[in-house]
Amino acid sequence: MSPADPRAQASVLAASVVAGETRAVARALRNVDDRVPGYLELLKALFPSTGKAWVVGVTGNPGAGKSTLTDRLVQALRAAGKKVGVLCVDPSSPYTGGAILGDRIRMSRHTNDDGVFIRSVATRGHLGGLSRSARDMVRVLDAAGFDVVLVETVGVGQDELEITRTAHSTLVVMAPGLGDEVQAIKAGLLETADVFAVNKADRDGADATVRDLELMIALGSEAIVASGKRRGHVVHGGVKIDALPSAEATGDAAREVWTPPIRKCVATRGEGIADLVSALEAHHAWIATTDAGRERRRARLVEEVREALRETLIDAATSALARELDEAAAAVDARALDPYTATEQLLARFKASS
Ligand SMILES: Nc1nc2c(ncn2[C@@H]2O[C@H](COP(=O)(O)OP(=O)(O)OP(=O)(O)O)[C@@H](O)[C@H]2O)c(=O)[nH]1
Ligand SMILES: [Mg+2]
Repeated sequence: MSPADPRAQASVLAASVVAGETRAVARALRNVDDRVPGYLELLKALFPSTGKAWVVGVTGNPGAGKSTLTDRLVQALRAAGKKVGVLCVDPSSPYTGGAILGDRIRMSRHTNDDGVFIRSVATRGHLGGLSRSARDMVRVLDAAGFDVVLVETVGVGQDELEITRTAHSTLVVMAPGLGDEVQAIKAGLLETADVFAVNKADRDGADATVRDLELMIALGSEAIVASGKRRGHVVHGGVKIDALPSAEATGDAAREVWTPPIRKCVATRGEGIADLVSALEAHHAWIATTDAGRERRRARLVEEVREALRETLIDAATSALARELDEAAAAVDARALDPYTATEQLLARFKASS
């Protein structure tokens, strides 16, 4: 085995990551985020050591207090003896900008703690790159033995929803008086949330925000009942699960329904944090012990494989057919060929070439 053999190098690095060596973890995270050659070998070598960490997404509108709250969550989880990894994702700033720097400073009290690892995820130019990077970096921290990985994203756009899909439990942070409630409906956050935190409860309007959320959650469940289905489907965290027990089902079936709890807190003062952690842990238990929770984990892995396959196929096809693609585009532009036939022809060529 030559020292330049990427597989051999990857397995050496993987072993150090699994042993929890801080410098190896840092290097592995960088390699995965930058996708340096050999990073896939590394992820392959790490995969058997993953699957133990609890991944918690923290999302919500800018300024809601996500970083302050994440810092408090780290503190509480550390006090409970857990090793905690934190990934800060900011798709809105193309370079590691002010927001993430601010986040790092807000969490700087943990810099001397070996049981805490805080990193930012760089923005990738291509579609789905950010969520893939985040998911792969979560795997590195998982393999390194972090019990909990918190993934903080900024904003409530499509990228952020995509990233929360890689989490087991998603915490949506709201603040009173920002019109957050309305935003939540628009961005589909209601479906994404497993737990709501109404932060800045030291300000006016927190109770009103809680009531608005309760109402919206209740309306959401009623809408399912009103649809007349005995076994309704709700898109939860982007994955369809059986939301309502069938009329015949009894007992445990009720546990298959997860209604997001709402917790008020004041992150700056550390108030309400224990309650919030309990609510998140209850969701963790739900995911681990119910059929609906297990199905959700499974569906996400299936989705990941599909996504990776799609990406790989598109990369392979566009690089194998670069010239043909240009020619077909020109022919379609000249109305000499229709786009449907062009696609069929390109696919036939790709199949023949591979
Ligand atoms: N009054 C009050 N202010 C808070 C509370 N939590 C956070 N803040 C303040 O709100 C501001 C934003 O907090 P951050 O934690 O940076 O919010 P964020 O959601 O991470 O912000 P972005 O990452 O920029 O989206 C800061 O000035 C915090 O000090 C709270 O419970 N009460
Ligand atoms: Mg932040």
